[in-house]
Amino acid sequence: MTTTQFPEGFLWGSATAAFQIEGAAHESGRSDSIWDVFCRVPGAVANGDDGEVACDHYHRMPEDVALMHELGLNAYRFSISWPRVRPDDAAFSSEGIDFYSRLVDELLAHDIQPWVTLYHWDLPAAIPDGWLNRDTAHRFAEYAQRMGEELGDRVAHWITLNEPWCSSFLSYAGGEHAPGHTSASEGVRAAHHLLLAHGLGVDALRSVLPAEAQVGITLNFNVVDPADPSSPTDREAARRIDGTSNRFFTDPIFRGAYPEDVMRDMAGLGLEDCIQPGDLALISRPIDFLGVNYYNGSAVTGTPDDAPAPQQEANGRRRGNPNVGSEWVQFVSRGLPRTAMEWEIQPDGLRRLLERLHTEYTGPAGIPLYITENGCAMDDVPDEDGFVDDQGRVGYLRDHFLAVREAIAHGADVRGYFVWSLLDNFEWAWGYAKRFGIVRVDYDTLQRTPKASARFLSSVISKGLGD
Ligand code: IFM
Repeated sequence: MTTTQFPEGFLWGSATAAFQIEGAAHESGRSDSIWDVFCRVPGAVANGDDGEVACDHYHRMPEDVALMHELGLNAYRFSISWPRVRPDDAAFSSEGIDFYSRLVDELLAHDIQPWVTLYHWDLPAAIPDGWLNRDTAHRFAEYAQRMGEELGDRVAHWITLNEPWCSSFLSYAGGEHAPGHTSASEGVRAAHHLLLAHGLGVDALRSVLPAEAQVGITLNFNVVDPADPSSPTDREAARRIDGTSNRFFTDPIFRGAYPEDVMRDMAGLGLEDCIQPGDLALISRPIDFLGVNYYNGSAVTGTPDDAPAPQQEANGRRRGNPNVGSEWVQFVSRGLPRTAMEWEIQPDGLRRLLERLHTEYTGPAGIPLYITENGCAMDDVPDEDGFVDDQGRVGYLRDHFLAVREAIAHGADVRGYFVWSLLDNFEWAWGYAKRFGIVRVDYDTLQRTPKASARFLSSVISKGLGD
């Protein structure tokens, strides 16, 4: 261990996503994404918020990079807005691409490694049928290749997709995210096409990137436990959610096959019909790292005879159930402290997750793990200068850093950590009501003010974590 008590070269960064921070929704020729369209659906997003201005990062990018430099970050994970660089699913836009080229140059000039995510949910609305359309995966590969050609001389780390569970099951079955559909079979279809896009994207990137470039994917994980470990039905419920949330993605990527138990759980939802010869070989193309997004764990209960969880309503809009094939599973509280998202705080879940991934998936493949997102929304209260003394977030981060350190001590090959998020931003269906930033954004003035958690992260980077 070095003075930072993390391995030599451990990367400390922050993460954001285009739709959540950029704004400038109609500049550089950008066309609508499915999220722009979804924001216009009454009740889809809290307070009717949208991404028109967001944090205005598009105009304030140099200021934001300078801020990261002041905080001592060595890496920045951002996403490219597909409809900004290829508006209307038509010709590529040199003006749109130029924004990301300038961002990369600015980062490198400040000694900050750029980590590019190609797809963080803002699909061009012009693509017919979105992820239900198999051809969208091929369009993704074209877009990936072009971005690789444009930025590959300066960007060494590439993430194909962010959290495909969210852009499939939560979006097409759960109805909570764009496009807001509530069909279990659509969720499955979208998920397979996203995985296919990942595989095609890996090939497309490798065809244009230098040999040493690193290509991976970011998955969100649910560390799920039976509410009563002695109950066979609760254990079955946990197996089910682990299957649909985690193994549905890790198994095809690392083992070239969907898990048999999950295929059985999802019987009748059309997964087999989506799979064409060669798909799984593409999906399991070797990758160079796995990005891990972790926020919380959960405890589950229920029996297969239970009625499905009732359809939920949010903002007066009907929602579906993203746990396709296992709608009867209920999530229960363990009485742990919660964040402002009502997510239970469970840092040890991160340690367990990293150790499991290393043992079952990435260790055997000989590739490292990076935490590409971790952080929390808290009910921040600014003082009169806009400063937020967010000790709750500081505690959350410290406990998760300790969990990472422990996983590393137990042998997990974890090489970096990106806090979600650099800035308060557009938290999807929650709009601007939930704040995840280590830097406060005043949405009236767009002024940025680092919170206590930003200072804490800086001090961990420069001086280490302590015990
Ligand atoms: O804000 C999101 C991010 O876009 C994807 N991962 C989870 C974050 C918090 O919900």
